[in-house]
Amino acid sequence: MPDIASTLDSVRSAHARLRKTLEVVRGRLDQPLTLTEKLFFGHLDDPAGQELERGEAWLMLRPDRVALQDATAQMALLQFMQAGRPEAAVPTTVHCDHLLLGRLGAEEDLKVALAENGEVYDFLRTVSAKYGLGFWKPGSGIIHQVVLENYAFPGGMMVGTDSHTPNAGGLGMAAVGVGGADAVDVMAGFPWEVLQPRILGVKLTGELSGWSAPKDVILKLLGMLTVKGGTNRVLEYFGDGCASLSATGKGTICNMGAELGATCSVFPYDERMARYLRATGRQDLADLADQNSDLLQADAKIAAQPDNFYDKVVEINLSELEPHVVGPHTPDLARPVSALRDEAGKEGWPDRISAALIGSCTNSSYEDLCRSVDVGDQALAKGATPQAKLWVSPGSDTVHATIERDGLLEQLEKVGATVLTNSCGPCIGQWQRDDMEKGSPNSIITSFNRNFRGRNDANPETLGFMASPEIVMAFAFAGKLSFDPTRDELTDGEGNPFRLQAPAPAPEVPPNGFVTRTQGYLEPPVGGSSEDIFVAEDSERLQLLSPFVPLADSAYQDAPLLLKTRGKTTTDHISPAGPWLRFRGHLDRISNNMFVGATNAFTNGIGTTRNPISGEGNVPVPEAARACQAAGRAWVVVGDENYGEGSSREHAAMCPRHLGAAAVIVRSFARIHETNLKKQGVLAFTFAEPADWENVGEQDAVSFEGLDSLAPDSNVVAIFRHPDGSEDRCSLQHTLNEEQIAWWRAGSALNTLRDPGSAV
Ligand code: MIC
Ligand code: SF4
Repeated sequence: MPDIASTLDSVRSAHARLRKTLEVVRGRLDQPLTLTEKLFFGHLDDPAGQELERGEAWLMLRPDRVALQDATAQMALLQFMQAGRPEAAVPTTVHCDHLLLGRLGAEEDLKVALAENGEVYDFLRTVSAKYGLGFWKPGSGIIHQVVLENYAFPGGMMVGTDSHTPNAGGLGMAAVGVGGADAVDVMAGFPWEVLQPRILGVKLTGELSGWSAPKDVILKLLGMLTVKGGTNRVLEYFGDGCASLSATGKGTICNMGAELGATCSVFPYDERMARYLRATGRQDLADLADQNSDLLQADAKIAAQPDNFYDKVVEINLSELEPHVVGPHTPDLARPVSALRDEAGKEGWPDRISAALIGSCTNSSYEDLCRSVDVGDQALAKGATPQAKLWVSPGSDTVHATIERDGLLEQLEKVGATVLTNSCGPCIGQWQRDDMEKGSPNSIITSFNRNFRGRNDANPETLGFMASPEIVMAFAFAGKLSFDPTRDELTDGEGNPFRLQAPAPAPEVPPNGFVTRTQGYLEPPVGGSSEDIFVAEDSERLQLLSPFVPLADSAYQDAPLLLKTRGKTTTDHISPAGPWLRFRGHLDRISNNMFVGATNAFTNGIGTTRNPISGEGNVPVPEAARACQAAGRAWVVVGDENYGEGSSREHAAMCPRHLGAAAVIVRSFARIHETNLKKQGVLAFTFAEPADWENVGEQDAVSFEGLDSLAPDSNVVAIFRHPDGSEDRCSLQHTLNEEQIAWWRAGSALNTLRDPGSAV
């Protein structure tokens, strides 16, 4: 069984492998290497033979680690159990963080979660023990914060079944969010495949000051590049400004590269990372990184002529960066906080802020909480009272224990904050708000990374805005969107106006060290465990999987259109979370949420469509899909731009597969979701001419030409037959390589893993 910890020995050999592999690559490419190339090429499975071409080649890589979180681990581990391997081939950890409901506060909520989710936690714990995975119990922290504190290391590569896995870029790791089936490949000892990313260089100059925070770097970038701007790209940060940011600040920036759709984001190794490694008990890894620092940053020539080596370069002067607020409903609707009042007024957004929430994997570090407490303390000292209900979720048990020792927890409670468990909580819709009727329009502000409609409190009328934790704290006291903390005044206890000062620079690591808490961790027993893995026949929460059977050729002829979506179709719309999280381990049950958040392009109805078999309109999409399935018909979905944006949850691909999807045709895909569809054996196509989306009609039947000769870059045509007998022929594009075509032919990638003979 591999060591779960990132020990000095394991990291030393990872660095040695990086060096050796890069020598082979340098022998082939006579050019300076970017940091991204060092990290990706240094993990190549076959450095001598691998085809290399940015944006074109499929890289076969050997990541050092895997991390899974409870909501995605269930499906990932159910698949891993089918792969027939005795134990995980690389160090793997499971983190229980998504299923905890935030309501009353940490202590009470944890008890409820243990009682509610006991069956799932037992499943994850026993599977972990059997297959040699490290298991982090509920309450121990959010996956990405725990990984940063314990496992991330400069020069490493990991995959995680969560889109914000890139958070570990804060420690110089190439960390990529993937679907469970990808993670299963790595755990089963196979290389992991990813499109060789293009590289977007982000030059940081200057230094943050005043109210500006690392969060503002990424919020600004989101405004510049949009939610599609990072697709199949790595964001590589460089320039003097990098060293002015703490490791956790860098983590915030890398974390939210996921909102740009980026494969991951990386920062060069520096003293700030070393400081964080030392503060978290990893002095030896900091020393090692110092010795190998040439591997952990781009070659010197790159910074001198960045335009020659990056596919695109953007620059941000940190000294001029204003604090930003983004939202509602999308993270790329960005503006400086000074411009919010006017925009909110013009748009008619509810001015009153009903809740302010601090936390999530993006912003729940010690430094983040210090800066927000600073703001809260200033306001309290003036006798001001918060005007919005405040909720705080610390990132980990270690952060929680440390803020408790340092008096910050007490300060948060004085501000009236409800301190929730160390978990995702409201960020993933695990938030029981008892103060707001569903359907009531209201505004909330959070330090989170996601603000899709309906995400936090399942109320589609809630407008979610996002900012740095200190700005969120300031807004909690203002209680209204029409407020600029950098200029406007609040009212003190005597009714006099006062202005908040920008928070003082916070210690990036606690001056008295972290109170390290690892009580929530269970190391797997050496040699595996004999404890049974229990999945009850009639369980509501878990269901063993059966292999997907390949569809017959006839399924791709005259397949009814199940749904055409308009606008944002994120994974939160395809497979919502919140209350549905409880069925993440039960494929059939969770399929009842399929597309219930998606907008029907013909009717604008949410989650409804026409039943193609009976012709009845406005039925829930899962019901229509099941009707097709009962009639023996596979179906097709047509989607819009950046389809599948957001989460790594493979339920958004597995549920359609389970209910009979033959193909999904869109204007463009988000990376993880496109891969997830391929893995599960659903054909993923884009319109060669995006305008063809317009030609798809509600009662169309879709036939495909070119599937019998499907090959990389081959032509496929979709024929949309309309009810009046007329047709539209649309040329389709796909990114399937030979191996991925074999997955489709086998019914799923897992089928080829189980029976390697069927892979090419
Ligand atoms: C999210 O932030 O949307 C999640 C919940 O963490 C997801 C994973 C999931 O759906 O379980 C993600 O980001 O990948
Ligand atoms: Fe959890 Fe939210 Fe981070 Fe997703 S984005 S891992 S739900 S804290």
